[in-house]
Amino acid sequence: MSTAAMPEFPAGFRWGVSTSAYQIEGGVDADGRGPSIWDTFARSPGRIADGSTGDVACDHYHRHAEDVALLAGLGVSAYRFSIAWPRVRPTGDGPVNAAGLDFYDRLVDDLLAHGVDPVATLFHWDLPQPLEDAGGWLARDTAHRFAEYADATAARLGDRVKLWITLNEPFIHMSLGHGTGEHAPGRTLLFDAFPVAHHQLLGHGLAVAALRARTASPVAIANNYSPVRPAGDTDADRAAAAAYEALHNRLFTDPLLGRGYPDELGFDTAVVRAGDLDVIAAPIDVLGVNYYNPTGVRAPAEGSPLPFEFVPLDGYPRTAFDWPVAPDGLRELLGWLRRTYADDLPPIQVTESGCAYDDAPDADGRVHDPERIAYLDGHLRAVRAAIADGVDVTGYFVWSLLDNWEWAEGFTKRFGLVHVDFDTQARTPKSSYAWFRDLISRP
Ligand code: PNW
Repeated sequence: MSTAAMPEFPAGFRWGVSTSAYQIEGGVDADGRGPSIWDTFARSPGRIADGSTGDVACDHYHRHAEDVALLAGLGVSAYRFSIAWPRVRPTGDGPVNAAGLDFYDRLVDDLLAHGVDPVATLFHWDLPQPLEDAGGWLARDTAHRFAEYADATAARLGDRVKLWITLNEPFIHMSLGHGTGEHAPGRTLLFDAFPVAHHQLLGHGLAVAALRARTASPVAIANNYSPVRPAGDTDADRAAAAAYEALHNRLFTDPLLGRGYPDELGFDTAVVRAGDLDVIAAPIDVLGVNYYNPTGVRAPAEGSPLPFEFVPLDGYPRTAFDWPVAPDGLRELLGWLRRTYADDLPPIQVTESGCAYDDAPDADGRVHDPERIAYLDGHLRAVRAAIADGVDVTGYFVWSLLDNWEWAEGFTKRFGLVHVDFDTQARTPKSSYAWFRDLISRP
């Protein structure tokens, strides 16, 4: 970690932390919530590392007041949370559940009362199970159901939400959820998962139109990105890296920014109808960038079903997830976005950045996480350097406020600035919480 003082950030820079509904809320049967694909998946044997579910998670549904107090104590200017679609419209296409919206209504008011801007994500992977039963994101209708849900939510929360985010990481939902089956709904379609990309993007575009009719607040999408590095200095490895870059970094961004789908991946695009690309390219105000690590790629072995193969990147420290700690990758990525999309690129907010470590209380009950402080320090310097390079970055959100339910990893990966004891639900701010608070409160 650098001992030099962290450089200043531009005035008005947005400092935040992020969470998502199924990872923290619990209360899965409360007030009329219906089942989502993650309830179904987590309850299926063998899917989750520790056999856990999000039935209780951080019990945020019942402890939101304590969690808003933690946000206020941290001094963030914004909090990014997600709204559970199965609370708002439990059957996917039936009546709106007013009691589900009440929860977010109170949360938003409480945030505003504490001076924290609510930033709401509409889809962080928890599709209502009845919509999955009707085909899920493989079905075009799901895009329309999403826009209706966006409309109903914005009708209630309107301009009190200061930034609307349509989708979280549609690439991960496509690839892990429908390509490899590591995430809900557990389909293993590999490249035949393309309709999931297109229908999510169509849903995004239709939702942007619905939101514009209901709110003057800015609208965004949160994509995950990873700078791609060829393993060797060979044409084959460079071609593999280019293919993975097209898949991971461009598949969802090229059409959003008006360039259509990258064609070198050879997807069957029969589901794309006339006019869809115009809907998808509706202007957005902010591009949300989720960044965790770069990816090393080499040419695939003979007969591989994919045009690339992953290789570990040497020379970096590693998190408890075994992900490399590579702040240089964030500066590289932000520069790549600027070069690739030039004047079509909207202002960027880093909507997720963070790391998992095996944090535990010491004998005094305090939780020390110097690795997380070093991680955040490095990544914030990288953002500051990218701004100096000319990239318009207007905010940074740490993933996550709380240790939470990390999808297929269950409770085994702790990303929080606040430690959670999942037996007692006790919250203990880690040393990184104090570090981040002191950094962002500088005069
Ligand atoms: C993101 N990968 O997920 C999500 O938006 C969060 O909900 C999650 O908790 C966080 O990152 C940490 O994992 C990802 O395999 C899941 O590359 C998997 C990957 C990337 C991001």
